[in-house]
Amino acid sequence: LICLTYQAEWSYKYETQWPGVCRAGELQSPINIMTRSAVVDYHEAHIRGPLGFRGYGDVKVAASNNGHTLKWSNIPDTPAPIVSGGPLRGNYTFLQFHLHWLSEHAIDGMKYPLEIHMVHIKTGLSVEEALKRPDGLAVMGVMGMVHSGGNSEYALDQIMPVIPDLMDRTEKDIEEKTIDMTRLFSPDPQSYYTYHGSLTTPNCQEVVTWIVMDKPLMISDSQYKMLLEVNVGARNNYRSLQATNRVVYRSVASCSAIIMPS
Ligand code: 1SD
Ligand code: ZN
Repeated sequence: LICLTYQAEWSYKYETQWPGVCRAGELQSPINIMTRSAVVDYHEAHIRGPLGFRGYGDVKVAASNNGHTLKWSNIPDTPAPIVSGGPLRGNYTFLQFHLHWLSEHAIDGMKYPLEIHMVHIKTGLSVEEALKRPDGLAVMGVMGMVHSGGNSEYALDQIMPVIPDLMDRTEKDIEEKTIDMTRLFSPDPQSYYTYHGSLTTPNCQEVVTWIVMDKPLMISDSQYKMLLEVNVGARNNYRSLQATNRVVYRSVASCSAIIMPS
């Protein structure tokens, strides 16, 4: 008798078996962003202006390893940063940031060694509500590029010390800490690509306004090496590229000039 079993939990290895909209959806993420096809929505950009970042300098977070990623979550009942403007209608409150290595998005076919996702929820909604609305979440993606030069001020300095404690999967949050999240921002946070897509993990709900930063962060060789030592499961945690099927926009600030079609 040959017996079938089932998987208790999803895994990247069995991506083709992810449920429902993960397979059937047409607005899935991540995608390869073709920069030459990315257009400015001048009308929209004109209305909401640059991205506005409030409260990112001083964020109380708790780190954890959920077996799929390392994650730093905002501690409930402490002030949470808020992003607005750009492609967003209204405010979005920061929930958590986590890491993917390799990157999930590609830019002009190029994948980066790391992608940081800063997950935000439409202010005032519960997670359950947000997962049912096309505008429920906004995720900022920042690429990380390994840089072997002599720069001593690296973006990941604040989050590296806890990583050895996160090597093995643990459900409990460890080491609450106040960090300056602006250090994790792209060197030019007003230059980005934006499109409507999905969560990159099951159940892949198509509720995300993606804001993928154009300019990468620099991380050091030794920081990247340390990230490669994290336990399997929380590494190689990137979903394969999905069909683009849609227009990708770029921010006004990423253009040196704008040509209006006649
Ligand atoms: O993979 C994360 C997942 O862990 C969870 O944080 C979710 C937000 O509820 O977001 C996805 S992702 O699309 O930001 N990769
Ligand atoms: Zn992610």
